[in-house]
Amino acid sequence: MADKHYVLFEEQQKDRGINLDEVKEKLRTIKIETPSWGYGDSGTRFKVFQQEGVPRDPFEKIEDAAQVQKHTGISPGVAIHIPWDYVDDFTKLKAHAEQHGVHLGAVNPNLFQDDEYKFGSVTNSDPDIRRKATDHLLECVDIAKTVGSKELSLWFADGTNYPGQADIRKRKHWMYECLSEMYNALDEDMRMLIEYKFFEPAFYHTDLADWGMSYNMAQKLGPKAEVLVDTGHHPQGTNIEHIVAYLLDEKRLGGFHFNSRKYADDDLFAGSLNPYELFLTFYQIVSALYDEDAGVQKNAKSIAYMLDQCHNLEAKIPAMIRSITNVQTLYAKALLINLDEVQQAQEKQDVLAAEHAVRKAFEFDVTPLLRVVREEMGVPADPMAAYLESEYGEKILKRGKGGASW
Ligand code: PSV
Ligand code: MN
Ligand code: MN
Repeated sequence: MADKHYVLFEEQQKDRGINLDEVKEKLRTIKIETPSWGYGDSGTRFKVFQQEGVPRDPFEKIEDAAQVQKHTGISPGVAIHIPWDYVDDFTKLKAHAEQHGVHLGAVNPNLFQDDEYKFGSVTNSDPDIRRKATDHLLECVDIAKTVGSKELSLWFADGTNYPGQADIRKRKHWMYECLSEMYNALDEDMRMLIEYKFFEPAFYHTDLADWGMSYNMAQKLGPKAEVLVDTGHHPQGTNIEHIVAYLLDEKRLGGFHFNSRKYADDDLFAGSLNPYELFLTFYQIVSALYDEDAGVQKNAKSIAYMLDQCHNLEAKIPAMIRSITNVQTLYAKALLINLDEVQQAQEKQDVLAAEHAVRKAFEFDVTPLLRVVREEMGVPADPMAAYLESEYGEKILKRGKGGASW
């Protein structure tokens, strides 16, 4: 017998002209990758708290990620970070993932940990260091080919702390040179997602500081390069939804790193702060999914959704489940926006009606809808409760403390 809350919900939405079959189909097909590094120990520059049961190697990180997929059904990809997840044989890691019902997702090169990168990686004035950085990028392209991943997520810590420390224009050219070498190594169906961040670790200038710089770089490189929006990488007050709409219209929105922030790049779990912002981000995506321009629609359909968060205090697997279900909830709410109603209000230039048409979708409780969608997908109606009831959390305690750190 259908759940009485769902029956009511269904009636309510049908009356509003919402096609729930389409909504459900979209909720079943969205996929959100989890980051391998989010399963490891992390902290701030003041302290890394060690938790018991943290994975000790990339294989165990995959096993933990498989739990998130098992309970949510929409997170089958695991993004990896190289060399944090370096293994001798990547075919083994790939097979291990597949045995556990997941696959390896975006490959993230790491150009911020070696001493040589103190003054920059792909922007370093020393050509030998730029060579080393480019070789690492090429190595990551090879790893992606080996594990069958189609995406490389690129974030560069490159920047300076003081005016005059380096030549900003020269650095821009050096970065382009290195990235074009990488671009040329990509297969036709691969893409590089270029992430930006306005500061940190550099405090004066960062070579890719905002979406415009990433977009410009992507445009120069070619169609296989797109922009990656990390929701924690903007100055306070930035209108992320506007950036998303703009990039969709330019057909260059590559993907997201979802996380929440209050002050800077806080990497808190997604949807924990300002969920309305995430809802409005999805509003732009949903509206692009129905755009008359086939290119915009195609871009909206090809977005790579990923989490990028660290759990310093909270348990890692439940935090990941919470993020996934939060993102799913906000997407579900955005799918309830009646786009025709918004458009009619826009045509009449009725500001109040237009804002209301968007906001009222946010105010619906989508719990009955999500429970039904999950049941239809064969996953628990309440993923968090099901995970906490499982014995997995207990079982991993035998790993002890001192697992991998991010
Ligand atoms: C940088 O702050 C970042 O958002 C990049 O995506 C890195 O790969 C990740 O965090 C590492 O923690
Ligand atoms: Mn990120
Ligand atoms: Mn970040």
